[in-house]
Amino acid sequence: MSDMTLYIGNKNLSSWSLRPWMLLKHSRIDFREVLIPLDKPESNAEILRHSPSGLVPALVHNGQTVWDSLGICEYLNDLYPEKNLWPADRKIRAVARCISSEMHGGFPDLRQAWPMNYTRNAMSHLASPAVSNDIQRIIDIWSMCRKRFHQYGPFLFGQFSIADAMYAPVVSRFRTYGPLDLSDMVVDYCQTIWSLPAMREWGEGAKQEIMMEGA
Ligand SMILES: N[C@@H](CCC(=O)N[C@@H](CS)C(=O)NCC(=O)O)C(=O)O
Repeated sequence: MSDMTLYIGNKNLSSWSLRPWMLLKHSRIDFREVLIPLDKPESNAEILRHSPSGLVPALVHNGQTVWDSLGICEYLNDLYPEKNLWPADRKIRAVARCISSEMHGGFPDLRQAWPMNYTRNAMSHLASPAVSNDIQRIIDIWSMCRKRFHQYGPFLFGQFSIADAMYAPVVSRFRTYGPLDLSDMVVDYCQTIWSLPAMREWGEGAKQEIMMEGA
């Protein structure tokens, strides 16, 4: 039995939960997940029992609580150095950390206007100028990474890293609110992420959640 528990929100909606969850799954790290539905009167009290910020995700490992998606990813990187969760090269790792922080602290317009809705697709939602700016910046980041690292593999830095986990919910949002006019390179990257077994498993969970809500 794993001594690691990840507390998450609804799979259809909780983009922050998806990030460390997919990192754990994709990296084949054994963990137990506990889903706390976010829209219930008791949600806040229940989350606060496990996460001091009152937000999910939160990871509890051997009695240590780690909250905040990026904080959890960094903790996992410390715990499993052999998994190479960040790129090995220091300068490239710095870029990976910068774009991950940019995702973590930025793109408020995109996040607000296009919330993750994992099971929906092709809703053709018009992007405001502010949302378009966020989208363009993300496309620029992905294109810069793919151009520079494509020869090492299909992910942002060639091999899968925390940066891919941080941007995974954006791939879902582009699917939900698109179609967008994207270059082949960006489409390929989105397809790489969307077809990962970890993403498919999350999607199955999200579908089941929706079915249970409708039952
Ligand atoms: N900066 C935090 C943001 C976490 C966050 O906003 N989580 C949302 C769900 S995606 C939450 O817990 N909301 C509480 C609620 O809706 O009751 C992180 O990176 O983990």
